[in-house]
Amino acid sequence: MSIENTEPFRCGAIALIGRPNVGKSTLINALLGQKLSITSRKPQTTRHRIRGILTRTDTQFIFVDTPGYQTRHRSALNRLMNRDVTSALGEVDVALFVVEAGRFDAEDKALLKLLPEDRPIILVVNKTDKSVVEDILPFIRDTATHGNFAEVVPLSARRRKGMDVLLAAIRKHLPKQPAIYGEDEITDKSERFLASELLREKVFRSLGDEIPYGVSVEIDKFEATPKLRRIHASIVVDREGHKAIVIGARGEQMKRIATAARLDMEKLFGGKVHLEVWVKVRSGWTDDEVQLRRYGYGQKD
Ligand SMILES: Nc1nc2c(ncn2[C@@H]2O[C@H](COP(=O)(O)OP(=O)(O)OP(=O)(O)O)[C@@H](O)[C@H]2O)c(=O)[nH]1
Ligand SMILES: [Mg+2]
Repeated sequence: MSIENTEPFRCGAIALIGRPNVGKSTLINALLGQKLSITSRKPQTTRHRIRGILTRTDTQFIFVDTPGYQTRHRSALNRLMNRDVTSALGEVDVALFVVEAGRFDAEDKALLKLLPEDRPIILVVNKTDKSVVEDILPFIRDTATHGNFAEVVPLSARRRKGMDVLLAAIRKHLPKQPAIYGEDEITDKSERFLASELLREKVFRSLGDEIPYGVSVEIDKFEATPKLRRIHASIVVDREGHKAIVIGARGEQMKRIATAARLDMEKLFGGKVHLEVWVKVRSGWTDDEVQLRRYGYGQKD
């Protein structure tokens, strides 16, 4: 007698929600086993909602990475990013509420209040590698009392520890339905978008603490042939003085940024990339809704 696999297929969307810098994008990449969403040690790295799709034999997980929710600084950019988070919540089956081990404060509490009560919420305690077990256990016990969590999962996204436990915990709460995306699809975003993000990541990682928040990236040209992707991009800064800093002495910094971005693009796209990068100044764009929409902020998708 043969034993058949009677497990029904499940598929659903899972939002990653949390304060800036708790490790949401690192977690989505660890779950996917691929770098899709950009990360940096600076808060507010993610600015656009992005889906990452993981298809297994019995489940399709559609993860939705969101910008870190801002409860303090109120620029137009932050307002639009927050709107992105709340609208993501409207369309998911499960929410992962991500916190950092050892830190649960007023900002986390405020955000927890925004989460829907009619859908399962999984408390994810990330960065467990930074603390000792004796500290983590009471922290988890305490934090878990603040909400009605369907599951609680401690893990380390950076070390990729706890991923299978989290996937199993999520699966239980996904609806029984066939896959929405094709098996080979990994995201809803275009290569053009991914290219601009990878370049922005290098700018975020290379520059001091102030400048990145006034930086955006535009793709001026994206031509793809089977052999080569030819990409022209502009790094847009909001002050004249920042232009020289991005370029660096004798253009060395720019060269480093562009090379690192190109290598990541080649890895993600699986082919050769020719990348040219310019720097432009456009002041005040982070507080100008018209400019922000031009860069794709606050749009449905
Ligand atoms: N030690 C440790 N660091 C981590 C872990 N996960 C993420 N980080 C670090 O935390 C920082 C922020 O990570 P991101 O993934 O960009 O955080 P985020 O929540 O997406 O941030 P925003 O997009 O700004 O909201 C980076 O420096 C990561 O390397 C972890 O498990 N352990
Ligand atoms: Mg992020």
